[in-house]
Amino acid sequence: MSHIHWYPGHIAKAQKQLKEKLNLVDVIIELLDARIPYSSWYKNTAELCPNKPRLILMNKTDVADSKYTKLWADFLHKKTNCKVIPTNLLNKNDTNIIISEVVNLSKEIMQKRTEKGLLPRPTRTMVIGMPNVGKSSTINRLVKRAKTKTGAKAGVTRQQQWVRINEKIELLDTPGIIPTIQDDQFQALKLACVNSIGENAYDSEYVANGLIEILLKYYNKEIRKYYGFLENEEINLNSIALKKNWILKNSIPDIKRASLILLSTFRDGKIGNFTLERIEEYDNV
Ligand SMILES: Nc1nc2c(ncn2[C@@H]2O[C@H](COP(=O)(O)OP(=O)(O)OP(=O)(O)O)[C@@H](O)[C@H]2O)c(=O)[nH]1
Ligand SMILES: [Mg+2]
Repeated sequence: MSHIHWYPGHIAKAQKQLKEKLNLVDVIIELLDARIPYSSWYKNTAELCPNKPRLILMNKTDVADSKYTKLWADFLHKKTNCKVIPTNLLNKNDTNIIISEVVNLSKEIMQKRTEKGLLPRPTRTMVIGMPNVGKSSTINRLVKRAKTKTGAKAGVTRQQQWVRINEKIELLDTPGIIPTIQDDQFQALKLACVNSIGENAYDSEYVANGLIEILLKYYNKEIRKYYGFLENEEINLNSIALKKNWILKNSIPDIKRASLILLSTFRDGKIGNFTLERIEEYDNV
């Protein structure tokens, strides 16, 4: 039985919409979650828009393990041949880097336009990524720099709104949602851990159990310290509930509560800054 559910109809529609949007732009800003670089990486982007320059942002570095962020950035660069920058969008300064990289990446396209005798125009860009990776935050940060909001553009598309970020860049003001297409349950579990899958699609107890397993593998010391477990004590939802004194009326440990709180404390980076994936697991892709 599959524990995390997919909706094939939605996926087909999302993929079509994404492709239509990708066709409108010169440079793509692609967001990943630095805590699960592999599972939040959409392997089909290059296929959907061959030869389009992409800037990959590994976002939420403030809640990821910095040692692995660096290693994953190098890995992703090697695999995609794209510029990869780790970002923390809660930090305003990272916006300038994004703007200058987009300009850099569009230079060749703009030069080709000039050679063809086409009129110069700003580089068109858009943000894509899986749910909750920080697409709206990126757009908001970039738009804050914008002086004017341009209207819908005839000839490009009637529905899409473009925002002029500066004299060189225009941004599509709605993101491209990457359909979470994988039917790989382990990948789905990690997406659920970082809140990239709607709550209705999974059982929180199942996901929390999976998260515990990963944390015990990579951050054993840290999780023990956080909850106050000794080295020989078993860590599971039951023991966490008992430790925290989350007990139901009939003296049964409140597993549901332990699951939900574990997930939210992990997502907020309160237990520690953790990366759930290691390159060795995926080196052969
Ligand atoms: N810790 C941390 N949180 C971030 C960062 N960037 C965004 N967030 C938070 O992550 C949550 C989701 O960010 P959004 O920008 O709404 O993400 P989104 O991709 O637009 O999400 P959907 O529209 O639901 O697909 C928000 O609570 C943001 O404040 C970051 O770099 N670090
Ligand atoms: Mg959004």
